[in-house]
Amino acid sequence: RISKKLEKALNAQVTLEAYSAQMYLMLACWADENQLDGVKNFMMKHSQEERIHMAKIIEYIQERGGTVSIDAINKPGPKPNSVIECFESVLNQEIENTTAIYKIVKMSMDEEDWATWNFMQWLVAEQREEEKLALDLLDKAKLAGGSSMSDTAKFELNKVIGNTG
Ligand code: OFO
Repeated sequence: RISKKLEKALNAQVTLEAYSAQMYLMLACWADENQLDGVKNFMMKHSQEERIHMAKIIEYIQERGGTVSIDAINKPGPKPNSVIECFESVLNQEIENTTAIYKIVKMSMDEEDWATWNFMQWLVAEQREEEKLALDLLDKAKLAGGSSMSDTAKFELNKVIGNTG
């Protein structure tokens, strides 16, 4: 059975994943308003992934005899002013997620709860991928010219990002 301390931290992580999902939805809508279809698709897909993270953590808490608490989530925003700002907020969000995840890993190690430690390794690996992807897309956005993007650059960026998972 998980400790009350880990239960609390994992529940907070559920809320953080839900918040991330909302943030990606907000960015998807912003991309749609700015004719960035590839970016929109990427954000919609990613929002879905955050919900998968959330669901997996919920299931894990239940499996270990803990109680899940579904809490309120903050409104994401403000909307970005450019594609660069958009991908900067993606990267910052992922870094925040990683930091929270590492804290739980440390907690589970201190408690010698190896089942939780082991479960968290999947999220550690996910975060490594997601941060790498966010950095990569931020670089691409910078190369494409950021806020002063031409239509051709927008088209190219959409194509590249639209093919990224
Ligand atoms: Fe994008 O990350 Fe969940 O954790």
